[in-house]
Order: sequence, then C-alpha cells, then structure tokens
Amino acid sequence: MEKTLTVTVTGAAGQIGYALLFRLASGEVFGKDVAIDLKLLELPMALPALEGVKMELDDCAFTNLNSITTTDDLDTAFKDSDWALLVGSVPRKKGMERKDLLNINGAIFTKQGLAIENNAKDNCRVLVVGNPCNTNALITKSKCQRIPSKNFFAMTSLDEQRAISQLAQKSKVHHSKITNMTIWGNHSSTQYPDFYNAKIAGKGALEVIGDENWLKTEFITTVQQRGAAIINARGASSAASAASAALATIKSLITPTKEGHSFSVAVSSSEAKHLYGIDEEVMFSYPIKSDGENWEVIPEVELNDFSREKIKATYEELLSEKKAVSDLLS
Ligand code: NAX
Repeated sequence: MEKTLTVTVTGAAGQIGYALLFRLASGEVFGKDVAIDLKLLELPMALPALEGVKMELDDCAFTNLNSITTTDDLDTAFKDSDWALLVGSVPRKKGMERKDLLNINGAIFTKQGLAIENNAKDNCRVLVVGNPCNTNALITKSKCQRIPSKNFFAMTSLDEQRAISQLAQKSKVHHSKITNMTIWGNHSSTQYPDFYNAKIAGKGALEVIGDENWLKTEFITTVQQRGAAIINARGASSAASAASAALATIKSLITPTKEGHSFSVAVSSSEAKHLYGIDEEVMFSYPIKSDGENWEVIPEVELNDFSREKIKATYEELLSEKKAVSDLLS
C-alpha cells in the first residue's frame, strides 16, 4: 500500500457506524492503495456490541484494512488520527429543550476536542455528524489550537443529497445530472436548500422545473423535514443515507472539484464575512470547492432577497446556538 491512514470513528456501534465502517474499510473512500487503521470509540456499555462489529469487519478480510482498535478511552481513540469522524452523540429526548441538548453534547465534544488536540496528527481532519453537528463542530474546534481551523467540518451533504433527489423526482432528470445544489447554514430545519443556483443538466433548476411556488414551499419543507419523515416511516432515523453522505463529504474534500461545480459542507471561513456577511465564529454550510487538499467558499454566488432572507434565518439560529454554549467555547 502507498500509505496508511488512521481513521477514528466515534459512536461506532451505532446505526450510522454500522453503515459506515464496512465501506470505509473496503478502500472505497481513500483509494485502493491506502491502508486503514480503524480506531473505534464507544461508550463502555456499547463495547460488547462494538466487539461484534469488529468481528464482522475481521470476517470481511478487507485488503485495505490494516488494524482495528476498539476502545472507550479518548486518548487511545484519537492517537495519531488523520481523520476523526465524530458520529456518536446524545439524541434529543422527549421534554428536552434544544439548549439542554446543546449543553449535554457540548460536554462530549469538549472532551473529544481536547483528546484530538492532545493526540491526533497535526493535520487531522475532523468531520462532525453527531447532532447538533454545526455547533458540536464549533465546540470541538475551539478546543484545538494546534490543528488548523480549516480542518473542521460539519455534515450537510445528506441535506444536499436529499435536495438533489427531490429535484430529480420533480424534473424526471436523473440525479447524476443535478449539480450546484447548495445547502446554506445549519443542519436543522432552518437550512436553506438554494434551488435558485442549482442546475439540472446544466440549466437553471427554476427554468427546468418552471414552478417557483413549489420550489419556494414544498421543495424546501420536504428537504428540511426529510429526517423526520424517515423516522416516521422507518421507526428509526436515517442511517445508511447519513453514512453515505459522510463518505461523500470526505471524497468531495480529498478530490479536486470539477470546474464550475460545488458541494455543501459546514466550515468556519474567514472569507465568508466579506463574501456573504457570515462570521467565521459559526460553522456554516456554503457552496465549497476543493483542490484535493484545500477548500474554499465559492465567491459571488448570486443571492436574491428570498435567498438572503432564508440565509439570515439560519445564520440567526446558529448565532443563538453559539450563544447557548458560549461558556464551552474557549
Ligand atoms: P445511534 O444512537 O444508533 O448511535 C450513536 C452511538 O453513539 C451509540 O452507539 C452510542 O453508544 C454512541 N455514543 C454516544 N455518546 C458517545 C460518546 N460520548 N462517545 C462515544 N460514543 C458515543 O445514532 P445514529 O443513528 O448512529 O446517529 C448518530 C448521530 O448522527 C446522531 O446525533 C444523529 O442525530 C446524527 N445524524 C446526523 C446527520 C447529519 O446530517 N449531520 C443525519 C443523520 C443523523 O441524524
């Protein structure tokens, strides 16, 4: 193998973990010439289940899988990490306020951030999936002075894929032909799927679909509420699609983006203030392009009043989440 990467996955015995690990280990994400050392973190009570997942990984005998470490110890889990996929978190329970959820998870991501700072490689890249992922990523980033701020990401790719799928169904054009489908802002029900800049087979989505009212109403709400619709139908939250989106995010970041294309991921950007009026102190989802190493926010995306209003709403939500955890940010 050309090189070996250490990939840490938290919440590895959970349902997203189960859908993620086998594809990671297969070589599909980092390439067939890259060996993977997997470090899997779980809560003590989930270690027996994680042992079962490890047995299954062993039984796949993947060529690219070099080693598997299972642990409930943060330092062991993040030792020499090249990539940290922070999936595990505490779900919102009945009667729990959003602020309580932010604080419970804030404590988890504070500890994990410190362990990343103390153990991971200097250029470790951190993708937060566990919700509320934008603010969890902000807390994690705040604990890491050694690792560049540009290495922290929160996942909005699932929202992007959901939006693409809705446009494909409505336009009856295959989803592979839909590009530039940006999710702006928070991975929450305030996110803004920007159909005005999306393209269907190279043409504007509005021009192809021709129903602006549907795009402004049903389309946006369907994308924003898709997670809840899946829970209602399946009796469990999205897992395979979330794992697929996490892997797509990594691939988008490590592969040069095609000219004129973009993908969605939440980042902290010092450029965004003058581009779009968004402070770098929040993790905000933008149209992004990568050269395979570094990413940048696509400048000069045209935004009309409707888009600006939607972006403002999701920005305000992120600012209020930031305020709710201000004592954890240092
Ligand atoms: P599960 O409840 O199936 O699994 C979570 C796992 O995390 C459990 O095994 C639990 O023991 C473990 N865990 C909890 N706290 C931990 C800690 N401090 N250290 C290590 N492990 C810990 O949830 P799953 O369906 O896998 O979802 C995981 C997270 O992804 C949730 O927060 C969920 O809300 C979030 N999602 C984020 C999405 C996104 O687009 N950003 C979409 C899918 C998903 O809803």
